[in-house]
Amino acid sequence: MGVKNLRIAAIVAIGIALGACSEDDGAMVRMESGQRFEPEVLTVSVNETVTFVNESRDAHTVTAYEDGLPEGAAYFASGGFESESAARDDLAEGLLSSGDSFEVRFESSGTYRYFCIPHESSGMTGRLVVEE
Ligand SMILES: [Cu+2]
Repeated sequence: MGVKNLRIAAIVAIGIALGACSEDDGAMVRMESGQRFEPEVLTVSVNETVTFVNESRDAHTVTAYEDGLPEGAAYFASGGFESESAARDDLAEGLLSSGDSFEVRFESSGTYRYFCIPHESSGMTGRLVVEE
C-alpha cells in the first residue's frame, strides 16, 4: 500500500515537471480562424524561440516585412526564404497547412513586423517585440 502510494506521487510529480517545462519551452503565436495571429503582439526575450502554430483550417504564411526588422536582424519567413520578395514569389512553398508549425529563434532585440501573404489584405499581421 505504502509503495503504491509512493509510485502515484512520483508520477504526479513528473507530470507537473513536464507541464512546467512545456510552458517554459517558449512562446507561441497561433493562427486562428478569422485570419489573425493570436496574440497579435507578443513580447519575448533575446534568443527565445517562438513557435507559430496553424490552428485554423486555412493555410497561412508567417512572413517578415523586410522593412519591419530591427537593424541587422536576420530575415525570417515560413518556407525558409531570405527575403520578402522571394517569399511573395513562391507563395506555395511558404504555406503552413492546418496543424503545421514554424519556429523562429530571435537573436536580435527590437520589433519585428510580419504578415500572412494570402491574408495580408484582411489585416493578418503581427508584431514581435524582442527584449534584451
Ligand atoms: Cu493567413
